[in-house]
Amino acid sequence: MTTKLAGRLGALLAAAAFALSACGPAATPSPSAVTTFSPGGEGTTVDVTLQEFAVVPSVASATAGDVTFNLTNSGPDDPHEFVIIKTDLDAGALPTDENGAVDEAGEGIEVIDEVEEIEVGATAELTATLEAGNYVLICNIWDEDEQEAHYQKGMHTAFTVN
Ligand SMILES: [Cu+2]
Repeated sequence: MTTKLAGRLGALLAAAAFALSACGPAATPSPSAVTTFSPGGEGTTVDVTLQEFAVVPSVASATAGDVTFNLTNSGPDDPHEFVIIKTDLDAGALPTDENGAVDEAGEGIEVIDEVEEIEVGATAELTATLEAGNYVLICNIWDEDEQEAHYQKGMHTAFTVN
């Protein structure tokens, strides 16, 4: 009796596992599935290097859903941050304040999420649920000593979610 029950449970579990795998992205192919990396429905992972002065993602687009950004600050000297902005504006044309830093409450942009002050050599991880659309990834540090906004120095890049 015990063995029979175990056998039944096993069959049920196998059926459940099959049902789960059938629900993955493979069941609903999209044109973007060919060009973007999306393992088993767990979302897309994007490596991003932050440096003076650029934001460099490993890919320029991701599939809508959970997108995990693995951030590394390569410096060489400055702490950086990482801000995900949803906008249809050009990466270099976001609204700015009097210092040249992006006005995160400005018109035409929506800050989705961010990681502040990543030290040189440090890493950070940020997972955001992104819907399809146009995004800009920036570092919005205003360096008071140097009197420079990292955004103005070039720390911005366009990113597309399909
Ligand atoms: Cu920066």
